[in-house]
Amino acid sequence: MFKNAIVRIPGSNLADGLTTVDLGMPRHDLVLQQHAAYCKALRECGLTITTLAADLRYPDSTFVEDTAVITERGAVLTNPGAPSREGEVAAIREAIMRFFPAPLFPSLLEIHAPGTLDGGDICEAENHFFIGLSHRTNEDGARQLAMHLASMSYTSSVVDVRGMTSILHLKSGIAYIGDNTLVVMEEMADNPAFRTAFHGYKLLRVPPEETYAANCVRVNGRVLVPSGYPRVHAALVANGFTPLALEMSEFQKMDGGLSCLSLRF
Ligand code: CIR
Repeated sequence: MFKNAIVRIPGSNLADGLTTVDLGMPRHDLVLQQHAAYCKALRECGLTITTLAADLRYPDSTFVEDTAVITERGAVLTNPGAPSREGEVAAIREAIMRFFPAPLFPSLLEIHAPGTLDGGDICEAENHFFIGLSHRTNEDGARQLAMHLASMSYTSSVVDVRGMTSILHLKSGIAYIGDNTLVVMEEMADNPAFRTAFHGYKLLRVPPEETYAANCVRVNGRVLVPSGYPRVHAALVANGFTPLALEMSEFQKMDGGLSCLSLRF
């Protein structure tokens, strides 16, 4: 069960952030509306939210997920792979560490250069973590995280998505939604390279035209899913999950998915 979430209000300069898609500029009024609806949904799922003020130094800083990997047993601060996002960790450190005081938790765990790692590449599936190697997360970052996770008695395995040009992070293409179930974009589910990694899980396959919805998030009894993806929505319902659809159009323009807008723990 999650109890808490940390979010950051999107800055008025979100459009200056990084993106690889050509969907137009986000509209700030809609950005704020969609962010507010997202926070409301998290509250409906029973979470208490810590809301951080917009930080105009970092246009991408509303995508807080990339700054940390948070588990029940401790938090690991990351070293984001995009140079423009490096300072985001220092900006959020205090807000995260308040929840992980010593001596209850291991002293501050961090990913250090030359390791880089974005939280969007880390998919937690109960006591196992999939660590995505991407254009943001490098081998050294993955190795450091695996070591930190092992120190907290978690297992991990590396999933190399560097060849998949259609996704930014591992979690742009998969989500673990509980009950031994992974939501997986078809391109990954069909790729023999990933077969061993996902062996033993029930796979809900996401058709190519709905790939964006592979980034969904289980929050207690619900699965948050972007609105406008009927096949994923129907597959969730058919498999006994309870989706909660959220409008995400403005964040999608900046390569952002549902998971990246919060740290949940
Ligand atoms: C970036 O390119 O870093 C941001 N514009 C989007 C980050 C999305 N983060 C995530 O999926 N975890």
